[in-house]
Amino acid sequence: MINRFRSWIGPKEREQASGPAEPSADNVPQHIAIIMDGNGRWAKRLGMPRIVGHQSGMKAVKRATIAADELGVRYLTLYAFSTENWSRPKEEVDFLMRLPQEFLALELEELIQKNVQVRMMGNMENLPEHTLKAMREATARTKDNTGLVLNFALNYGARRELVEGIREIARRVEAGQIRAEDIDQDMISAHLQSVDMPDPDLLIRTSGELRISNFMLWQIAYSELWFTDAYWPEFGREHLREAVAEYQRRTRRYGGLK
Ligand code: V0D
Repeated sequence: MINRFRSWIGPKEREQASGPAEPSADNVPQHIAIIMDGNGRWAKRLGMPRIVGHQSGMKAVKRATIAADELGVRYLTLYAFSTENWSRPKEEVDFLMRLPQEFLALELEELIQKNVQVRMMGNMENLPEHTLKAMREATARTKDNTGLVLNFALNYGARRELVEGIREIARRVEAGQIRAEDIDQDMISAHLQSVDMPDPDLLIRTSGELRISNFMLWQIAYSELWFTDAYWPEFGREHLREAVAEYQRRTRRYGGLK
């Protein structure tokens, strides 16, 4: 039978014809958010303890940051620790809580040279003092940088963020400062921790899981979603470039309308 669809060209075929897709310099997503999944599984697959995966995951953070900066991305939000991660074994949580310090020691100098600004999002209440100290230092030492914003979501959960924001709005209603009718989408966005960032244009999740897992629920309403089977410690420049190229293929058809 004649294949009536033989002229159909999708991303796979296009790539075979012209090599790996290269992102174009225009229509670069302003804000990329990443769920960095699969660190423990990557390590286990190699017969190593899960913490080795977290350590390697930190290297992938640096690769992704440099690749994003090179593309001209303005904001990179990385989901480093969810409110659900507290249920992991204590040794693993303790190890994770040392990573901000280690990141500071190993990677911060280079990021400062690249004009990267480090920010945090999440609940800072139950974090150990040494973790908070490292995070405050990373934030303080980069606060005047004007390049890529590297935003760590740490002890973050989107529903909790929404609850906090909505409570704040309700207090303003109670105080008679606003009426219920004044509440709109912009007001809710302004009461979330991402207040001074645009919504993510592109959300990436690694390690083959196809879920959002309580990450930036409000902000990703219109984001393009991109999933890869690669474990987070395997993630590098080429994955980010492929995700951005795919983002550009998907959004190009809106040409000017978006
Ligand atoms: C482990 C993969 C960098 C995901 C990446 C405490 C899980 C490596 C940071 C970091 C983590 C956070 C704040 C900061 C500087 C660096 C980080 C955690 C986990 C959770 F100011 N990587 N990273 N924080 N992993």
